[in-house]
Amino acid sequence: MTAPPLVFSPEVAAAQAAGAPVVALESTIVTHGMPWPRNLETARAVEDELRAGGAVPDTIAVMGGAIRVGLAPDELAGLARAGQVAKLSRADLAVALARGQTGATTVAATMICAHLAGIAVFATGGIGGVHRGAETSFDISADLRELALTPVTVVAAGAKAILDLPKTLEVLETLGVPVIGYRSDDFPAFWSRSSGLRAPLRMDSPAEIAAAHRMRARLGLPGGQLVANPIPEADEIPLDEISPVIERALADTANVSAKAVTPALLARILELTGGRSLDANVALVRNNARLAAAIARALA
Ligand code: PSU
Ligand code: MN
Repeated sequence: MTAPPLVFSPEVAAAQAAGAPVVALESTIVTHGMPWPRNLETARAVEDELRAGGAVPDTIAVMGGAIRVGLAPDELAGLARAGQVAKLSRADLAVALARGQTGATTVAATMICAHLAGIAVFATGGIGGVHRGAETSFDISADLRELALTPVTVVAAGAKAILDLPKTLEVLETLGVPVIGYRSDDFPAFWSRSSGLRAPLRMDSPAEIAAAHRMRARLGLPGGQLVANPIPEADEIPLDEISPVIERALADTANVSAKAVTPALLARILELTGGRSLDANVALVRNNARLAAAIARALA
């Protein structure tokens, strides 16, 4: 078998050679999760947050037939501006690579690429999950199954409240994915600190999270961990404020299906909140980067 087509940036290669902490970042949040130019500003701010936290940022994307492990500043800017970039999940990854297409990686695809590259920690905003109405649409993100398969610890602000959060937690439990509330008894709902649901597990330090990650490997358990890190209090949109907005956005995007659902909902919520949802989104991703850097340091 030939090796996977990985191309490391000089910064990530040097960090790995030195055994220094590296944290993976996804690119779909840049191409599909936020509008230009805030997407690029945020991607840069998140990379800076990781560096300030003592970890090297590794934004992952697919370009020219290779998995790019760390992007140069102009490559990141190119992706952020591009507009029509493919959104790649597990099902799409090999096809895009074989065809030499450019694509942005979702949580699922970023986990696969990070693991191939030897990176154990990944920071993002929110994971995909079970969509509302899944009992008829069967729309369940491949992110959930990936967490059961691929040994990467993912730091997210829970799952977006546009999803069916009780069903999302049930599926994660069925799949055997540890869902860890960070310094919180509640499962966060992205823009809001609490979803009103309990987090199945709770941990209060990066060292504990790192120890649990290592123990899974010792046990030979496949799959990763979901660290659910609530948005900082000053930045949150409380659930009672965002809930009616979500209902409205769901109604307005009822004709959208499959991969387009999450981007369409996010864009509509951005309009309906006059940009406040985006400010909260930026704040929570930066907060997740800070925690991911600390976990990566504890693992290094
Ligand atoms: N959260 C965001 N913005 C995003 C996503 C999540 O705030 O763009 C993306 C992530 O890449 C996640 C994906 O993996 O949406 C889930 O999409 P789907 O439900 O189609 O699997
Ligand atoms: Mn889906």
